[in-house]
This record gives sequence, C-alpha cells and structure tokens, in this order.
Amino acid sequence: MNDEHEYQEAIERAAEVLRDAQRPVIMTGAGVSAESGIATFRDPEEGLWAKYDPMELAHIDAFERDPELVTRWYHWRFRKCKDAEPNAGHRAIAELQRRVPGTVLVTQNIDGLHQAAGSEGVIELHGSILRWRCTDTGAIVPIEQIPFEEFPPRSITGGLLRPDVVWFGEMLPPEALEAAAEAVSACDVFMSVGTSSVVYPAAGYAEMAASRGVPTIEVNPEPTPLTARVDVSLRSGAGRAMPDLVRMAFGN
Ligand code: BV8
Repeated sequence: MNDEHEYQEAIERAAEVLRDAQRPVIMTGAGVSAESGIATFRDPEEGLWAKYDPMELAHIDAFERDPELVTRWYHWRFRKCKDAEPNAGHRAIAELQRRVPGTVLVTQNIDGLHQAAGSEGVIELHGSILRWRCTDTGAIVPIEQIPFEEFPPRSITGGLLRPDVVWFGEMLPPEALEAAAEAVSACDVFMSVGTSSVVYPAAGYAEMAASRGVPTIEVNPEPTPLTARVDVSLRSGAGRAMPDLVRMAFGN
C-alpha cells in the first residue's frame, strides 16, 4: 500500500475518532512550529548556535554558569519567533477549539504562535519566551519592555532577568501541571502533535490517556517512542495533517 493511501486511510480513522470527541486534549511540541520556520530542538540550528546543543543551553546550570550566553541565545530565539507567523497547523488547532469547545490545548512550546493563531486557554507547560522574570524579585517583564542593551539584561531593581521558561532540571509551573493533568484525566481523545515524546513529564501524558482506554492520535513525519503505542499515526507535517483532519472531521 503506498504512503499516500495509508495517509488518507489514517486521516479518515482519526477524523472518525475526533468527530465524536467532546473533550479532546491536543499536546504540541516544537514540530508544530517547524513550518513557521522555527528550528526544533533536534534540527541543527543554523548559524552561530550550530555549535551549541539546545538541550545543554535550555538548562538552569547553563544559566548559572554563563547567564550572558544563555540570555543571548534566548534573545536570538526570540527574534526568530517575533518574525514567525502561525502556520496552517496552528490555525487548524485554533479552528478545532472553536468547533469543539471542550478542547484543551497543552503546549511544550514557548513561541506564543498558538495564541497568535487564535487559540485560547493555552496551557504553556514550559512557559513563554515572550515573558522574562527577575531572578531577585520574581517580577514578570514582557519582552518588549527589555531594551537588551546588555546581556544578561537586568530588571529595574538590578536583578538578572531570565526567560520565563522551564529549563531542564527545573520544576514545571504547578498551575500548568495541574491543569494539564486534569485535562488528560478527563479527555476522551488525546492527540500528540509535533513532539519527539522524550521530555517528561509532558511525554507521559499520552500514556496516561491511553491507560484509560482513550483513543490516541500522533501527528509526526518521523516515528517517536509513542508511535507504536498510539491508535492512529499520521506520518505527516502538522501543516498538512491538522487542516486535513479538521476538514475531514467537521467539513469545510
Ligand atoms: C521536571 C523550554 C522535575 C525551554 C524545555 C522522568 C523520566 C526521565 C527524565 C525525566 C523525568 N522527569 C524529569 C526528567 C528530566 C527532564 C527530562 O525529561 N529529560 C529528558 C531529556 C530525558 N525533564 C525535566 O527536567 C523537566 N523538569 O521534570 O521537573 C525534576 C526536577 C529536577 C530533577 C528531576 C525532575 C523540565 C523539562 C522542560 C525543559 N524545557 N523547553 C526552551 O524551549 O528553551 S524542553 C524542550 O524540549 C521542549 O519544550 C520540549 O518539551 C522538549 C522536546 O522538544 P519537542 O517539543 O518534542 O521538540 P523536538 O525537537 O524534540 O522534536 C520535534 C518533533 O517534531 C520531532 O519528533 C520531529 O519529527 C517533529 N516534526 C518536525 N517537523 C514537523 C514535526 N511534527 C509535525 N509537523 C512538522 N512539520
């Protein structure tokens, strides 16, 4: 059977599942922003950062060791996000939320593109690059208020400013963890879109849903540790699969 035929069959199966869902959970990773031109964690980053491993830099130890390097990296990533537009995958997920009001969107991404596509109530498991935080007072500073004339930037009280994201080795925000766990324990469909499914606790949610007998769907052009476990695997980019799926499930 050729890939295209398999893809069409899988879209139909996934649409059948999604059509009846009242409380789907959609969990996204860096792959959903790939078609907006934002490199994922495992793509080689172009230019200056090709020699650094994102898994090394997105770590509290890296910030403590070299706050200038880490804040420069995040400022560079922010400039990529700032120029990026949501893609058809982000827009289809926002459309799904409108079609099925009980949908809960949980993202590992920090780029704000789901919100830019019109998604609401986004659970940001790993925070947001659009917010920075004073390491002294905890005060939150929107990125547009930071002049970035010095690295690491400092708050008005002189404390170091860091991105309001969750680094490896850091706890996730309790309110996000709680909201995500609640949504996963109540969902009737679980979709994993554009994530390598290797980072915990996010990577554990699909198993939590599957162990309740909830149908699971994965959208990823590559296999992941989850692929063998899900009920339907859409081996495609989210920019194609998500619009196809929403159209097949709910019509134009
Ligand atoms: C914590 C924010 C308690 C910053 C990120 C249990 C078991 C094992 C390990 C652990 C565990 N519990 C904790 C750990 C340690 C660690 C962990 O999971 N390590 C892994 C590597 C084994 N977890 C933590 O430290 C977490 N903290 O649990 O607190 C604690 C505290 C102290 C000590 C122990 C425990 C914090 C994790 C959060 C880290 N922050 N991001 C930033 O963005 O800079 S993680 C970052 O990488 C992402 O946010 C994401 O979560 C993660 C993986 O990235 P993905 O989103 O999946 O992207 P990736 O590039 O990997 O994959 C992209 C995918 O897209 C690919 O599969 C590709 O095929 C696909 N794709 C490509 N194009 C497309 C596409 N898909 C669709 N369409 C396309 N067009």
